[in-house]
Amino acid sequence: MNDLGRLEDLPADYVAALRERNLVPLWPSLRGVLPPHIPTRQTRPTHWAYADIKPLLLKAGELTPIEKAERRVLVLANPGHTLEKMQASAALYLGMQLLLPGEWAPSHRHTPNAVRMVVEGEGAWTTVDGERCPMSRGDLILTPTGLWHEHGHDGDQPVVWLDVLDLPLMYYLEVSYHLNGSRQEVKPGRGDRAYARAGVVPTPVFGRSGKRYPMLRYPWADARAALLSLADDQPDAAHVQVTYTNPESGEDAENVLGFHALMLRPGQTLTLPARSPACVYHVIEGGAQVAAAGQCFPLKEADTCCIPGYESTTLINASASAPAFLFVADESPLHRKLGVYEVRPDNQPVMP
Ligand code: GTQ
Repeated sequence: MNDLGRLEDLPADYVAALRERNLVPLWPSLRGVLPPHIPTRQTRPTHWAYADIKPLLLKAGELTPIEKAERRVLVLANPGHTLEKMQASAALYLGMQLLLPGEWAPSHRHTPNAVRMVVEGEGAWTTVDGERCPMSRGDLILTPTGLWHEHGHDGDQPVVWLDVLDLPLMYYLEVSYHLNGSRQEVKPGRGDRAYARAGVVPTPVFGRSGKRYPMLRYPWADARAALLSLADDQPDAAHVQVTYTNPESGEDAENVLGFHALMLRPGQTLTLPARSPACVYHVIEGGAQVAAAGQCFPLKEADTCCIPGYESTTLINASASAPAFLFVADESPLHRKLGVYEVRPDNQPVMP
């Protein structure tokens, strides 16, 4: 079944005649584009240690003024895709962004969807669609497709956050572009206040937003409390995870990438089945080993790793006495919309 004809089996003048007319025979490449049982993945399991990133990011702060960078970011690039492509996986882009006290990253908007996961520092803010979102460690802030956003910093220490975008997908689709704007006027009202508790949303008569993205900031204190409460309520549950959703529709917070927070109980080892989406783990609190595809990464606080799709993954809490908290980003909304989302409990194909 694998002995299909090769390109070398064809007469050279025939292949040349095809090429001149922009034609290609399928059969020599058929198994390449449709491999048996499991897709070919360029994405390699990759670990980026914050201890490596931070000094180089601070150095970028000395080398390049914000006016020359617009966004001062070191991209977490997966070598499997080549570093030049600046992608963590097929659809995921990761970057560590630095903003120094008093700096301002000017307002723009673009077709790719973004989120920020705040890694360290206090006093920065991101204004999204006129809503000024304070940035504290562990907070998740959405900047969905098309919404104006700008970053500022009134604190006195450097602020660092992790950017997660669907830029590689948008670029591949040839739909990636941006528009520059001027400083936004901050409007009254904030989604993280209006939608402060799950299941209790503003009554429409008093002005449900009608916005596609009613909530732009998800404070870490709330996500953390939700995880602890869930773990308490379901003491036998192994997979203690919450998903960041749109509080009005209950759907994923953004269109393409999925965002979650996961808690490992003290001493816990959690094995997740192979699933089609590539997945990013970032430690908010504590430490964890992430083992997949023959690799094992010891993640410390603020470390990040990427695991390709279709790989079972084991997460081990580094502490026997304290929980560990991880931020998880994946391609699951995209895979579900495309109809290719797959879970493989026994590592066997379960084609949807
Ligand atoms: O902060 O708006 O890492 O536009 C890449 C592109 C961050 C941003 C990135 C961006 C931004």
